[in-house]
Amino acid sequence: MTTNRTFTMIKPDAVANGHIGAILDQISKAGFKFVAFKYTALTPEKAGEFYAVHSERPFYKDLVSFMSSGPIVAAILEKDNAIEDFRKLIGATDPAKADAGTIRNLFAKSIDANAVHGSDSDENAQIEGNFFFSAFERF
Ligand code: IDP
Repeated sequence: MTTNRTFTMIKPDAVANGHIGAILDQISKAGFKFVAFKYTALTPEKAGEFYAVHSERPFYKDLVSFMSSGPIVAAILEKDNAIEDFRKLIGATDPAKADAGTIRNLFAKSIDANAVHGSDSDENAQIEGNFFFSAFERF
């Protein structure tokens, strides 16, 4: 399944630090189109559900607490080769290892507060987009 879509969140650290505009600008300049967009917040329950795949990992509790600590931006993006190109644009999970100029290199401070999320597969992009947006909110 190839959808040419990915799902992203601007995480609470990047929102709190005033980076929404700069991050959206980088995403647009990289050629991604916004097909769904919202400013929202996750409850601990919703954050736990979103990251359920990591529930056995040692960082899960902290991740859930961080992701429900403040507002986020959620968006579905469209572009050829969206998953791979967006993962390149955001850089490695650990900002210390992210290439220069990537969003995490520029805007993230640590591996847990790492500024942005990007789906890792077409299947997950669809699941994650559906988690945040109902059918009439997706274009
Ligand atoms: P990804 O967001 O780059 O796809 P994943 O391995 O799917 O990375 O992990 C999901 C999120 O969990 C990461 O973005 C990060 O916020 C957090 N995380 C991952 N590994 C660690 C860790 O070793 N310590 C703390 N938080 C982590």
